[in-house]
Amino acid sequence: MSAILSEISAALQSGKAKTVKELVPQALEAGVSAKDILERGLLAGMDIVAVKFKNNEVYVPEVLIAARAMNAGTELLKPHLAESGAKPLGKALLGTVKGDLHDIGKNLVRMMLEGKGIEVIDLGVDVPPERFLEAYHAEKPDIIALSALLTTTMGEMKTTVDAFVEADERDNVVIMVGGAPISEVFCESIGADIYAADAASAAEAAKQVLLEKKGA
Ligand code: B1M
Repeated sequence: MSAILSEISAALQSGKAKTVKELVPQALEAGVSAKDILERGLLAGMDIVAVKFKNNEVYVPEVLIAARAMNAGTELLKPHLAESGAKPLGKALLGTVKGDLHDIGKNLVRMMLEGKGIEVIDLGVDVPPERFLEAYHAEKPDIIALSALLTTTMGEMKTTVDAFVEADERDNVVIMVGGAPISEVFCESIGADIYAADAASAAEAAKQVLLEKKGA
Protein backbone atom coordinates (compact mmCIF):
# COMPACT_ATOMS: atom_id res chain seq x y z
CA MET A 1 0.00 0.00 0.00
CA SER A 2 1.37 3.42 -0.86
CA ALA A 3 2.52 5.52 2.09
CA ILE A 4 -0.19 8.13 1.66
CA LEU A 5 -2.96 5.51 1.80
CA SER A 6 -1.50 4.21 5.08
CA GLU A 7 -1.45 7.79 6.37
CA ILE A 8 -5.10 8.29 5.39
CA SER A 9 -6.08 5.04 7.11
CA ALA A 10 -4.15 6.00 10.27
CA ALA A 11 -5.61 9.53 10.35
CA LEU A 12 -9.12 8.11 10.02
CA GLN A 13 -8.55 5.60 12.81
CA SER A 14 -7.47 8.46 15.11
CA GLY A 15 -10.46 10.53 14.03
CA LYS A 16 -8.33 13.30 12.53
CA ALA A 17 -10.82 14.74 10.05
CA LYS A 18 -8.62 17.78 9.32
CA THR A 19 -5.65 15.56 8.39
CA VAL A 20 -7.89 13.35 6.24
CA LYS A 21 -9.14 16.49 4.45
CA GLU A 22 -5.53 17.49 3.72
CA LEU A 23 -4.31 14.03 2.68
CA VAL A 24 -7.14 13.08 0.30
CA PRO A 25 -6.50 15.97 -2.16
CA GLN A 26 -2.74 15.31 -1.87
CA ALA A 27 -3.29 11.67 -2.83
CA LEU A 28 -5.51 12.68 -5.77
CA GLU A 29 -2.85 15.13 -6.95
CA ALA A 30 -0.22 12.41 -6.67
CA GLY A 31 -2.30 10.33 -9.09
CA VAL A 32 -3.81 7.81 -6.66
CA SER A 33 -7.29 6.84 -7.92
CA ALA A 34 -10.37 7.85 -5.95
CA LYS A 35 -11.34 4.17 -5.77
CA ASP A 36 -8.00 3.27 -4.14
CA ILE A 37 -8.25 6.19 -1.71
CA LEU A 38 -11.73 5.02 -0.73
CA GLU A 39 -11.05 1.30 -0.53
CA ARG A 40 -7.40 1.11 0.56
CA GLY A 41 -7.31 4.29 2.64
CA LEU A 42 -10.66 5.28 4.16
CA LEU A 43 -12.50 1.94 4.17
CA ALA A 44 -9.36 0.07 5.27
CA GLY A 45 -9.14 2.44 8.25
CA MET A 46 -12.84 2.11 9.04
CA ASP A 47 -12.57 -1.69 8.90
CA ILE A 48 -9.92 -1.57 11.62
CA VAL A 49 -12.09 0.76 13.73
CA ALA A 50 -15.06 -1.59 13.25
CA VAL A 51 -13.09 -4.62 14.47
CA LYS A 52 -11.74 -2.69 17.48
CA PHE A 53 -15.26 -1.53 18.31
CA LYS A 54 -16.57 -5.06 18.15
CA ASN A 55 -13.76 -6.21 20.46
CA ASN A 56 -14.37 -3.35 22.91
CA GLU A 57 -10.95 -1.85 22.20
CA VAL A 58 -12.56 1.47 21.21
CA TYR A 59 -15.93 2.91 22.22
CA VAL A 60 -18.82 4.93 20.80
CA PRO A 61 -17.07 8.37 20.93
CA GLU A 62 -14.02 7.11 19.02
CA VAL A 63 -16.26 5.45 16.44
CA LEU A 64 -18.31 8.63 15.98
CA ILE A 65 -15.14 10.71 15.54
CA ALA A 66 -13.65 8.21 13.07
CA ALA A 67 -16.95 8.22 11.18
CA ARG A 68 -16.82 11.99 10.99
CA ALA A 69 -13.31 11.75 9.49
CA MET A 70 -14.62 9.12 7.06
CA ASN A 71 -17.45 11.44 5.99
CA ALA A 72 -14.99 14.31 5.51
CA GLY A 73 -12.91 12.10 3.21
CA THR A 74 -15.79 10.61 1.24
CA GLU A 75 -17.28 14.09 0.67
CA LEU A 76 -14.03 15.08 -1.10
CA LEU A 77 -14.05 11.87 -3.15
CA LYS A 78 -17.69 11.93 -4.26
CA PRO A 79 -17.19 13.88 -7.54
CA HIS A 80 -14.12 11.82 -8.43
CA LEU A 81 -15.84 8.53 -7.68
CA ALA A 82 -18.72 9.54 -9.94
CA GLU A 83 -16.20 10.28 -12.71
CA SER A 84 -14.34 6.99 -12.32
CA GLY A 85 -17.63 5.08 -12.33
CA ALA A 86 -17.12 3.45 -8.93
CA LYS A 87 -20.60 2.47 -7.81
CA PRO A 88 -21.83 1.85 -4.27
CA LEU A 89 -21.91 -1.84 -3.37
CA GLY A 90 -25.69 -1.57 -2.90
CA LYS A 91 -28.40 0.35 -1.12
CA ALA A 92 -29.94 -0.02 2.35
CA LEU A 93 -33.03 1.57 3.80
CA LEU A 94 -32.53 2.15 7.52
CA GLY A 95 -34.72 3.32 10.37
CA THR A 96 -35.72 2.90 14.01
CA VAL A 97 -39.20 1.40 14.11
CA LYS A 98 -42.46 3.12 15.01
CA GLY A 99 -42.75 4.35 18.60
CA ASP A 100 -39.00 4.16 19.22
CA LEU A 101 -36.85 7.28 19.45
CA HIS A 102 -33.45 5.70 20.13
CA ASP A 103 -31.06 6.53 17.32
CA ILE A 104 -27.48 6.22 18.58
CA GLY A 105 -27.14 2.55 17.61
CA LYS A 106 -28.96 3.14 14.32
CA ASN A 107 -26.58 5.96 13.49
CA LEU A 108 -23.63 3.69 14.17
CA VAL A 109 -25.14 1.08 11.86
CA ARG A 110 -25.48 3.78 9.16
CA MET A 111 -21.85 4.81 9.54
CA MET A 112 -20.60 1.23 9.44
CA LEU A 113 -22.71 0.45 6.37
CA GLU A 114 -21.39 3.58 4.65
CA GLY A 115 -17.92 2.51 5.72
CA LYS A 116 -18.43 -0.65 3.65
CA GLY A 117 -19.36 1.43 0.61
CA ILE A 118 -23.11 0.86 0.95
CA GLU A 119 -25.46 3.76 0.18
CA VAL A 120 -27.83 4.34 3.10
CA ILE A 121 -31.22 6.01 3.01
CA ASP A 122 -31.81 6.86 6.68
CA LEU A 123 -35.49 7.36 7.49
CA GLY A 124 -34.69 8.39 11.07
CA VAL A 125 -36.64 7.31 14.15
CA ASP A 126 -40.29 6.42 14.85
CA VAL A 127 -40.71 5.07 11.32
CA PRO A 128 -44.07 3.35 10.63
CA PRO A 129 -44.26 0.30 8.31
CA GLU A 130 -46.05 2.28 5.60
CA ARG A 131 -43.16 4.76 5.48
CA PHE A 132 -40.69 1.89 4.98
CA LEU A 133 -42.85 0.57 2.15
CA GLU A 134 -43.25 3.97 0.54
CA ALA A 135 -39.48 4.54 0.66
CA TYR A 136 -38.88 1.00 -0.62
CA HIS A 137 -40.98 1.71 -3.70
CA ALA A 138 -39.20 5.03 -4.28
CA GLU A 139 -35.63 3.86 -3.63
CA LYS A 140 -35.61 0.13 -4.47
CA PRO A 141 -33.00 -0.75 -1.82
CA ASP A 142 -31.38 -4.19 -1.55
CA ILE A 143 -31.71 -4.29 2.24
CA ILE A 144 -34.22 -2.98 4.79
CA ALA A 145 -32.45 -2.43 8.13
CA LEU A 146 -34.64 -2.07 11.22
CA SER A 147 -33.49 -0.96 14.67
CA ALA A 148 -35.44 -1.23 17.96
CA LEU A 149 -34.28 -0.58 21.53
CA LEU A 150 -37.50 -1.13 23.45
CA THR A 151 -39.28 -4.39 24.21
CA THR A 152 -42.49 -2.44 23.58
CA THR A 153 -41.44 -1.58 19.99
CA MET A 154 -39.92 -4.92 18.94
CA GLY A 155 -43.35 -5.95 17.68
CA GLU A 156 -43.21 -3.14 15.12
CA MET A 157 -40.49 -5.12 13.36
CA LYS A 158 -42.98 -7.92 12.74
CA THR A 159 -45.59 -5.41 11.61
CA THR A 160 -43.03 -4.03 9.15
CA VAL A 161 -42.09 -7.49 7.82
CA ASP A 162 -45.81 -8.29 7.49
CA ALA A 163 -46.39 -5.07 5.56
CA PHE A 164 -43.84 -6.23 2.96
CA VAL A 165 -45.55 -9.64 2.79
CA GLU A 166 -48.94 -8.02 2.27
CA ALA A 167 -47.53 -5.73 -0.43
CA ASP A 168 -46.10 -8.85 -2.17
CA GLU A 169 -42.59 -7.41 -1.91
CA ARG A 170 -41.17 -9.69 0.80
CA ASP A 171 -39.20 -11.89 -1.61
CA ASN A 172 -37.64 -8.86 -3.28
CA VAL A 173 -35.74 -7.54 -0.30
CA VAL A 174 -33.49 -8.71 2.53
CA ILE A 175 -34.69 -7.60 5.96
CA MET A 176 -32.10 -7.15 8.71
CA VAL A 177 -32.98 -6.48 12.35
CA GLY A 178 -30.98 -5.41 15.39
CA GLY A 179 -30.98 -3.52 18.67
CA ALA A 180 -30.48 -4.38 22.34
CA PRO A 181 -33.64 -6.50 22.90
CA ILE A 182 -33.43 -8.31 19.54
CA SER A 183 -32.09 -11.85 19.16
CA GLU A 184 -31.57 -14.47 16.49
CA VAL A 185 -34.63 -16.36 17.77
CA PHE A 186 -36.78 -13.22 17.56
CA CYS A 187 -35.47 -12.51 14.07
CA GLU A 188 -36.53 -15.98 12.90
CA SER A 189 -39.88 -15.77 14.68
CA ILE A 190 -40.93 -12.64 12.78
CA GLY A 191 -39.69 -13.89 9.42
CA ALA A 192 -36.78 -11.44 9.03
CA ASP A 193 -33.64 -12.60 7.23
CA ILE A 194 -30.67 -11.41 9.27
CA TYR A 195 -30.05 -10.60 12.91
CA ALA A 196 -26.95 -8.53 13.66
CA ALA A 197 -25.85 -8.00 17.25
CA ASP A 198 -23.87 -4.84 16.61
CA ALA A 199 -23.15 -2.24 13.96
CA ALA A 200 -19.95 -3.87 12.71
CA SER A 201 -21.69 -7.25 12.29
CA ALA A 202 -24.60 -5.52 10.56
CA ALA A 203 -22.24 -3.95 8.02
CA GLU A 204 -20.34 -7.19 7.46
CA ALA A 205 -23.59 -9.15 6.98
CA ALA A 206 -24.94 -6.52 4.58
CA LYS A 207 -21.71 -6.60 2.57
CA GLN A 208 -21.89 -10.41 2.28
CA VAL A 209 -25.51 -10.23 1.09
CA LEU A 210 -24.63 -7.67 -1.57
CA LEU A 211 -21.54 -9.55 -2.75
CA GLU A 212 -23.59 -12.76 -3.03
CA LYS A 213 -26.26 -10.87 -4.96
CA LYS A 214 -23.57 -9.68 -7.38
CA GLY A 215 -22.31 -13.24 -7.66
CA ALA A 216 -18.87 -12.34 -6.27
CO1 B1M B 1 -33.98 4.70 26.59
N1 B1M B 1 -34.28 2.90 27.22
N2 B1M B 1 -35.86 5.12 26.90
N3 B1M B 1 -33.49 6.49 26.11
N4 B1M B 1 -32.20 4.16 26.71
C1 B1M B 1 -33.16 1.98 27.13
C2 B1M B 1 -33.17 1.24 25.81
C3 B1M B 1 -33.42 1.03 28.38
C4 B1M B 1 -32.81 -0.37 28.23
C5 B1M B 1 -32.93 1.76 29.65
C6 B1M B 1 -33.24 0.96 30.89
O1 B1M B 1 -34.31 1.03 31.39
N5 B1M B 1 -32.27 0.23 31.38
C7 B1M B 1 -34.97 1.04 28.43
C8 B1M B 1 -35.68 -0.05 27.63
C9 B1M B 1 -36.23 -1.13 28.50
C10 B1M B 1 -36.90 -2.15 27.68
O2 B1M B 1 -37.66 -1.90 26.79
N6 B1M B 1 -36.61 -3.38 28.00
C11 B1M B 1 -35.28 2.42 27.94
C12 B1M B 1 -36.49 3.11 28.17
C13 B1M B 1 -37.46 2.41 29.09
C14 B1M B 1 -36.76 4.38 27.63
C15 B1M B 1 -38.01 5.21 27.82
C16 B1M B 1 -39.32 4.44 27.78
C17 B1M B 1 -37.82 5.96 29.16
C18 B1M B 1 -39.01 6.76 29.56
O3 B1M B 1 -39.35 7.72 28.92
N7 B1M B 1 -39.63 6.30 30.63
C19 B1M B 1 -37.89 6.23 26.70
C20 B1M B 1 -38.58 5.73 25.41
C21 B1M B 1 -38.57 6.78 24.33
C22 B1M B 1 -38.95 6.18 23.02
O4 B1M B 1 -38.12 5.64 22.31
N8 B1M B 1 -40.23 6.22 22.70
C23 B1M B 1 -36.43 6.29 26.49
C24 B1M B 1 -35.74 7.41 26.06
C25 B1M B 1 -34.38 7.51 25.93
C26 B1M B 1 -33.64 8.80 25.59
C27 B1M B 1 -34.38 9.68 24.59
C28 B1M B 1 -33.40 9.57 26.87
C29 B1M B 1 -32.26 8.26 25.10
C30 B1M B 1 -32.21 8.06 23.58
C31 B1M B 1 -31.39 9.15 22.90
C32 B1M B 1 -31.13 8.80 21.45
O5 B1M B 1 -31.08 7.65 21.05
N9 B1M B 1 -30.93 9.85 20.69
C33 B1M B 1 -32.22 6.90 25.76
C34 B1M B 1 -31.05 6.16 25.94
C35 B1M B 1 -29.76 6.86 25.59
C36 B1M B 1 -31.07 4.84 26.43
C37 B1M B 1 -29.89 3.96 26.83
C38 B1M B 1 -29.37 4.51 28.16
C39 B1M B 1 -28.72 3.88 25.88
C40 B1M B 1 -29.11 3.44 24.44
C41 B1M B 1 -27.95 3.66 23.51
O6 B1M B 1 -27.93 4.57 22.72
N10 B1M B 1 -26.90 2.80 23.62
C42 B1M B 1 -30.57 2.54 26.97
C43 B1M B 1 -29.91 1.69 28.02
C44 B1M B 1 -28.93 0.74 27.43
O7 B1M B 1 -29.01 0.37 26.27
N11 B1M B 1 -28.02 0.30 28.25
C45 B1M B 1 -31.99 2.88 27.05
C46 B1M B 1 -25.70 2.93 22.84
C47 B1M B 1 -25.94 2.31 21.46
C48 B1M B 1 -24.62 2.33 20.71
O8 B1M B 1 -26.33 0.96 21.64
O9 B1M B 1 -28.60 1.37 20.61
O10 B1M B 1 -28.02 -0.86 21.70
P1 B1M B 1 -27.63 0.33 20.92
O11 B1M B 1 -27.07 -0.16 19.54
C49 B1M B 1 -26.16 -1.23 19.47
C50 B1M B 1 -26.83 -2.57 19.20
O12 B1M B 1 -28.08 -2.71 19.80
C51 B1M B 1 -26.84 -2.68 17.71
O13 B1M B 1 -25.69 -1.95 17.29
C52 B1M B 1 -25.31 -0.99 18.27
C53 B1M B 1 -23.86 -1.20 18.67
O14 B1M B 1 -23.03 -1.50 17.65
N12 B1M B 1 -27.94 -2.22 16.92
C54 B1M B 1 -28.19 -2.79 15.70
C55 B1M B 1 -28.84 -1.25 17.12
N13 B1M B 1 -29.65 -1.16 16.06
C56 B1M B 1 -29.28 -2.10 15.18
C57 B1M B 1 -29.79 -2.45 13.92
C58 B1M B 1 -29.17 -3.47 13.23
C59 B1M B 1 -28.09 -4.16 13.77
C60 B1M B 1 -27.58 -3.83 15.01
O15 B1M B 1 -29.56 -3.89 12.02
C61 B1M B 1 -30.49 -3.15 11.31
